[in-house]
Amino acid sequence: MRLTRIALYCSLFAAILAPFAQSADSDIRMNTLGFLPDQVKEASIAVPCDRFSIHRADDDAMVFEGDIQNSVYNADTAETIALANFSELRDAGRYYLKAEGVGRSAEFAIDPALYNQPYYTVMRGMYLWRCGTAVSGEHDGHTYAHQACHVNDAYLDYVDGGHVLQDGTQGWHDAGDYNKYVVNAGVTVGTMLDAWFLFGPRISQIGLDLPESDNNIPDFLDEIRWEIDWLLKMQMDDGRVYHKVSTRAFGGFILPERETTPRYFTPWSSAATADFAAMTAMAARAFQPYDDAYAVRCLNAAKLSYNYLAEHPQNVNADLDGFSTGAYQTNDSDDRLWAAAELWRATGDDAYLQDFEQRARSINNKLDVDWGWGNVKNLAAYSYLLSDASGRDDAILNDVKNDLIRIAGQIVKTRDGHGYRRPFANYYWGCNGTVASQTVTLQIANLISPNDEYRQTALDAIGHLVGRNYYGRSFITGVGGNPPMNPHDRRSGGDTVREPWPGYLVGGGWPGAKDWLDRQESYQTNEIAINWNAPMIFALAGFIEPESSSLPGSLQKAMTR
Ligand code: 9MR
Ligand code: ZN
Repeated sequence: MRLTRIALYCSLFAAILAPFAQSADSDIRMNTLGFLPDQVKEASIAVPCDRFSIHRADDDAMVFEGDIQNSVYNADTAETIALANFSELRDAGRYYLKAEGVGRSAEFAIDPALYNQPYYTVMRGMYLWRCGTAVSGEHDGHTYAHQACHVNDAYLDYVDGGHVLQDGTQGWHDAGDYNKYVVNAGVTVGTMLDAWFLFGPRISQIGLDLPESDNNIPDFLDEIRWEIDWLLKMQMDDGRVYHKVSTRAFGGFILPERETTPRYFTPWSSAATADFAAMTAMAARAFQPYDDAYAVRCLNAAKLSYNYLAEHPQNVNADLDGFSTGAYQTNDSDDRLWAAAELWRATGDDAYLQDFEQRARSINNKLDVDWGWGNVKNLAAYSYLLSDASGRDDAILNDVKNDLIRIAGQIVKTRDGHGYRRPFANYYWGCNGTVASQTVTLQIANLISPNDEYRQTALDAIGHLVGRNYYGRSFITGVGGNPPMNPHDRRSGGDTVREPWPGYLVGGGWPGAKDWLDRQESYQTNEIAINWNAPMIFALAGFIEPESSSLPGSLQKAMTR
């Protein structure tokens, strides 16, 4: 992504011409992709305004005119936001918004298939994250590629094996760095497989153009298998699971095949072991219809790790002495809860159910608004709730349901109070991922107790992440209007393509809403990570339009395959 001299001249030229072009006004902030025909359609305008109109992009014809009905004070950016509502407009097409005395927005679409292409791009982001193989992908006229990387994963020095290599290849790079961490794989694979179990029929409509696309397994599962195959190599003979494969220190901004510093297995942790059991149990359930032998292998691996933990109930953190890369240390109680739930789902065995329920009884809130790699309690609760098996304890089941509805209500309320309709109140490292993960709770709540507000709020979460925010910019590389250009991503920094690798949600504002920096060095606000992409995938997968005729070429082909 070197800024070449020509690029520099081009951008200077563009800056000089800008005042003469029909440029979008930065005070008008909205979902830069647009809207589904049947959803609430709102834009946030960050300056006083009374009237607005919507125009067709091709001939400027006015198709909607309205007054600003509602203004809210948005505390986290200290702005008064005028809300322009044009929900009545439902006709598919391309439009722009004109706010009287303010200016006009960029073009946006009303399209039932609005999220098909973004879903494809964000899922392809997972493929492009593959380690241990060469990858290549086209996006917007650029080719993003690297050679087979980290083919020597990894040494056993830190796990009493001496300076000896053992196969720990495959998996996804974690983030902007190239290391591989089991705990972060946990919430990532868990969220993605939940998307599969909930939206499988929609997801299957969109091919991912993977090396495995011609096999008999859905592409979505092929992609997850790349990670599971690595995970299976992280398990020791007795069931314990190594915490990570990593260099000792973070490497430079070079393509991954050029990173030849030795990488090591690190000692195990009980959280990684429990997450491993949960993931492989879920994988067994997902792969069973397509590859029975693989499903059996996954389930046996899950049981081995579960049994080890059952005999060793104490929490064990990984000994990461000698490593300054990601830690992902977390107490294992929620991870064990999740493992129990998933082993029960996969087997129907009462012993796992008893384990889950005994643990669940001692937890006050069965779900949280804020969950992620350090707290996977929600994944356990969703799984318990969505089972159709008998035998669950009525009292626990009711508690979980009530907590789900309570939490979903809280998420909707947070959204209602926010000028950019952000359904999550906090800002921290990676909070954009948590905004996206609100859609998991909302979608499941909508299944259990249908309420259109849940669905609308899930759409608002997406809307916020693709432009309805303080910056008026999409937070996903290569997707939507004015997306991040300088993510903290070693491939984007290490190749010669000016645009960053596409399909990645960046971390977001930290410590506050106005503290996002589109700068490569800002790992606290502009890094990318598998555990943030996964809920973004979930969010978009929920709105894939299966019956669409407006799919882009390769997607259309995939559907007829
Ligand atoms: O996402 C992680 C965040 O919750 C932590 O606060 C932060 C500091 O420990 O680490 C983040 O995870 C990073 C990981 O440690 C290494 N790979 C990049 C991850 C995203 O920044
Ligand atoms: Zn690699």
